[in-house]
Parts: sequence; C-alpha cells; structure tokens
Amino acid sequence: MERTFLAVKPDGVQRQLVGEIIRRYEAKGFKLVGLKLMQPTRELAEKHYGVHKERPFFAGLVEFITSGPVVAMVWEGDGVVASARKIIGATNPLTAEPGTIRGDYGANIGRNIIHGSDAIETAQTEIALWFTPEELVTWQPSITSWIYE
Ligand code: DAT
Ligand code: MG
Repeated sequence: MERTFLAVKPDGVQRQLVGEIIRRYEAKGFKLVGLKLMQPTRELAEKHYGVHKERPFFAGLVEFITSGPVVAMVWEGDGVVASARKIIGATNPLTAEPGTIRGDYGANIGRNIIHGSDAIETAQTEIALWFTPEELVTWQPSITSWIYE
C-alpha cells in the first residue's frame, strides 16, 4: 500500500493546527502508521530539503524548520501521495485554494504550515530519513471495509 510523509511545520504546531490537520487525513480515510513530535536537527533538515540547497530561501527554510517542534507523520492509502498534496494545497498559501490546509490557514510562502512528499519515490526517501522501520506500525483499522470496496 502507498505511503507518504507529512510534517506539520513549527508554525503549524505553534498555531495549534495539529489536531485539525490530523483530523482531515483521518476523515479522508487514510491510515496513520507513524507519528512523532520532534525538533529536527540541522543535519536532518538539510537532507530533507537538499533538493533546494542552491535556492536563495534555503538557509531561511532550514532555520525555520529547525526552530521548534514539528509533527512528523506517515500516512498510508491508495493514491495517498497525490491526494495528501491536494489536501495541502499549493506551495504559496496566498494562491492555494480555499478548502486546502494552506489555503485555509496560511498567508505567507515561508510559513505554509505543512510539508507533504511530492512523489511516491520522494515519499520513500523521506520516510526512511525521518523514521526507523520499528517506528512504523502495521495495523488494520476496523473500518477498512467501509473505506475500500
Ligand atoms: P512544497 O512544500 O509545496 O513541496 P517546495 O518543495 O517547492 O514546496 O519548497 C519547499 C519549501 O520551501 C516550501 O514549502 C516553502 C519554501 N519555499 C519555496 N519557495 C519559496 C520561496 N520562493 N520563498 C520562500 N520560501 C519558499
Ligand atoms: Mg517540495
């Protein structure tokens, strides 16, 4: 089954949006298989955002993501990578559609509340970067047959 990596960023945690964000993915029917509150090290942040290391916003981005606790999560479900990104909305909260997390709660590209993997391969890399295999839980929600035919 497909998995994605999501992280409520320090702004989302400070703004007390953790419950609201988890609620959206639970309500959609996705399965939570990993969850932890942690303050990322600089090393982890630089690896996570390595693809952006030449961009002018990289230093500020790493500074921001390491500035406080984040809620790191792994969610599972059919098509979860693309669907989770749709629920998150566009990178810039000012252009993100209302109804998306960034569209509903954000007002600045550098404070866009949540990270989500952008592809299945990226998700696998990010899950391995943020979680050990033992931290991921195999379980069967009793409602599965009401979510999938
Ligand atoms: P996304 O988080 O939607 O995948 P991204 O991978 O292009 O977006 O960029 C990673 C993060 O970097 C993004 O969530 C916020 C920050 N960022 C991107 N573009 C930026 C910009 N032009 N100015 C400031 N921060 C930016
Ligand atoms: Mg990205």
